[in-house]
This record gives sequence, structure tokens and C-alpha cells, in this order.
Amino acid sequence: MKLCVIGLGYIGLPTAAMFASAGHQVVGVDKNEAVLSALMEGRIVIEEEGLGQLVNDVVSQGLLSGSPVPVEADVFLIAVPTPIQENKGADLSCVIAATESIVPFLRKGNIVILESTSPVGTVDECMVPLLESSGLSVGEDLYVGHSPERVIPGQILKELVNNSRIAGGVNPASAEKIAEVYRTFVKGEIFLTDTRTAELCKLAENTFRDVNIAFANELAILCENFGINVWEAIALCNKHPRVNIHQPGPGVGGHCIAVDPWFIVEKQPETAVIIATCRKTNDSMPAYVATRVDGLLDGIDDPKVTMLGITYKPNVGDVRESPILHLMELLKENGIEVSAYDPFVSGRDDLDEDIMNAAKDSDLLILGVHHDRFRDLPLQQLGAVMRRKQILDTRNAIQRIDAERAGFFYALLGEK
Ligand code: SAJ
Repeated sequence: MKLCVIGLGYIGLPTAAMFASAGHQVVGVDKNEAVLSALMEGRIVIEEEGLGQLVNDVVSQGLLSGSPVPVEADVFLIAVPTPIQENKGADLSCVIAATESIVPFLRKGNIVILESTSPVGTVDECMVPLLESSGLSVGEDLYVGHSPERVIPGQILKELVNNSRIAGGVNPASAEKIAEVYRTFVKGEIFLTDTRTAELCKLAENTFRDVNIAFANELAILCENFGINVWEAIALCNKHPRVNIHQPGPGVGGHCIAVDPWFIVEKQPETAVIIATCRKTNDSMPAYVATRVDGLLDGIDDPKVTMLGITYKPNVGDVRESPILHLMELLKENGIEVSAYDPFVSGRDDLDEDIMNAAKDSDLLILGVHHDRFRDLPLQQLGAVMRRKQILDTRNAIQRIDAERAGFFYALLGEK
């Protein structure tokens, strides 16, 4: 098959490369010059295990190439950003522009798949009229639908192949055609449904996670007030065969879990009450952690804190919507000097490249992200350069006994 993939970001590029490695002819389209020129040289500008090698292979085999504009193809796949606006509404301008850009190239029998996470109704109400401006009828001449991805950054290539997928079509024939396209490399099962159900499922999957994280975060504060260690309580609860309470933390980041629930709220704000409340609970965690920091710095003149980890989740370099960046802003607004260290991030002026520099003369270490390599911090050495030996663990990642042996006062989110 010949595919034209519009949008070469975290999802579009790995997906394009996967289709190419299955032997299809793939043209990747992106308006970002840097992405295209890197692709022409078989290089990538995002970071994902194994992706660089895969792209290099399929580009050198001539199976994947880049273009600033769409080309005629059998299948058009749209994987462009659907960012959230200030008013928490979805910004569909990229989806609209991408859809308009392929209209001149559409031919009878083509398949058009939206992969971008979008509010319910985006395909039917937003894309279909634009596609029909080609004079082709959607459902008969064109097979159209939505197939959201479920991959987790850091495991994208493995999950693209092994995860099951939903193929939501404007009609059953479209759903089947979309499933056929993915079956050329997806080993996971492909479930057929309609477009609106597929759009809702993607949002519901991530909203389920956000609501459960909010429950864990609320439990953490309740347990502090009860004088209970929430981490111990959750671990015991989860011994129940049907209970899976998630992990508390300093907030919810990333461009998925922190965003997708709002796409449901936007459409039915009067009904999506629990969903909106949980979003606000998770978004209130940086401020809550800031109050714990204030308590630990009480009475200290010109305090300095050191943030260990700034990414939105462990072991990746992605800082998008990171709650730690929000926490750092709050602390600076409270007149606290903030240094930061993250082994997965470089080239930021608010980061120290060296952990000992970051900790120098500091009054408090804050464990913000539970990167695996933070499990055995050089606490003795860090304590030796600090003004006060205190650590606030927001992820239950540090052993209290290790911190206390190194002479630290150990504080934990979810226990007082
Ligand atoms: N988090 C917690 N407590 C938890 C789990 C996560 O505080 O128990 C926080 C993380 O620290 C992070 C945020 O939530 O800040 C999101 O973390 P995540 O592990 O959900 O990672 P994502 O956003 O990269 O991946 C999610 C996944 N969705 C689900 O697990 C339902 C992934 O499968 C999706 O494909 C992805 O969103 C997406 O792109 O939609």
C-alpha cells in the first residue's frame, strides 16, 4: 500500500516507520522543516528507544520519505497535535488544516484515518464535511474513521505492534478497511466500532487513569491528616484481588492524562462533574506540595531548595505539562531559591548539569520524579554540601532508613 502520514511527532513518526518496515511505501508530511530535513537524512528529532535505527533503516531502503505537502496515496493517516486551549477546549486547528491539505489528493477507494486524540464527534462533524468537499462521498467513495493509539512513551515501538487497537469507522465497511490497514503490522487484536465510540474510548481510557490518580492524591492528603502512611495503606488495599488504587504524586503531567479528560468536560460540563473535579484535584497537587515545602523551610532565612527530577514521569526526558515545573514556579513566587537537576533533561537554564552543584548550600532536596537512577542517591555526599539535610519525597522513592542514616530529616508526601 502507499500511505501518506500527516504529522511526524511522537505518534506519527513511529507509526509511519512501522508501516514502512511492514513493506509499504510511506510518505511522511510535516510542516516542521527540522523534522523533514532530519528524516531525509534518516535521523529523528524526538527521543524514543529504537526509533532512530528503525527510521534510518526504512529511509535508506527508500520505504519512508518526507514531504512538506501530501501526495496521492491509498491511505491517509492524520496524527497531528490536538492541544488544549486556555479555556480547556480542544484546539482542532491542526486536524482541520491536515484534513483540508489532503482533499485535493483524495481518490475513490481511499482510506482516511484520524489517529489524533479528539473530542467525540470530531470525525463526523468536523472532518467529514471537509472530506466531502472533494466531491467524493464519505462511506462509499471514501472509507473514514478514527483509530487512537495507546502507546506509552519509552515503549512506543513495542506497544505499537503488541497493543490491541480500536478501529472506529463512519460505517462498518470503513471500520473493516481501517482494521485491514493496521493488521499489516499490528499483532494485537483490532476491535471494530463506530467513530464516536472510538473517540470516546480513547478519552475514557485516559480519564479512568486521571480519576484514579486523583483518588490516590486525595487519599494522600486524608492520610496525612489521619496520621497514616498512604503508601502503606494503598499497598495493603491493593492486596484485595479487585482493588487497584493508583499512586499519589506531586500532580499529573504529560500531554495525555492531563489533557484528555477536558475533552469530555468541554462537551458536557454539567454532567462530567467527577471528571472535572478530579482534574482540579490533580492540578492542585503542586500547590499542596508547596505548602509542605513551606513547613520544612519555616524559620530559615533566604531558603534554597533543590528539585531532583523535572520530567512529567520517570525515565523519560519529556517535560510537557510537568507538574514539577509548576511547583518550581510556585516556590520561586514564594521567594524560595530553586535549583534543579534531571539526568534526562539538558539545555535548560533552570537546570544544573551536576547534582552536587544543584545541592550546594540547599536547605531541602525535593524528590520530584522517581527516575530509577534516583533510587540510590549519593545522600552522604549531597548532605555534605547542603546547609540543611532535609528531603521531601513526593514519590515514596527514597528509603527513609537510608535518608536518616545519612543524617537527613526525611519527609514524605502522604504522611505527616
Ligand atoms: N501518575 C501518577 N500516579 C500514577 C500513575 C501516573 O501520579 O499512579 C502520573 C505520572 O507521574 C504522569 C502522569 O500521571 O505525570 C501520566 O503518566 P502515565 O503513566 O499515564 O503516562 P502517559 O501519559 O505517558 O501514558 C498514558 C497511558 N494511558 C493509560 O495508561 C490509560 C498510555 O497508554 C496512553 O497511550 C498515553 O497516556 C496517551 O498517549 O494517551
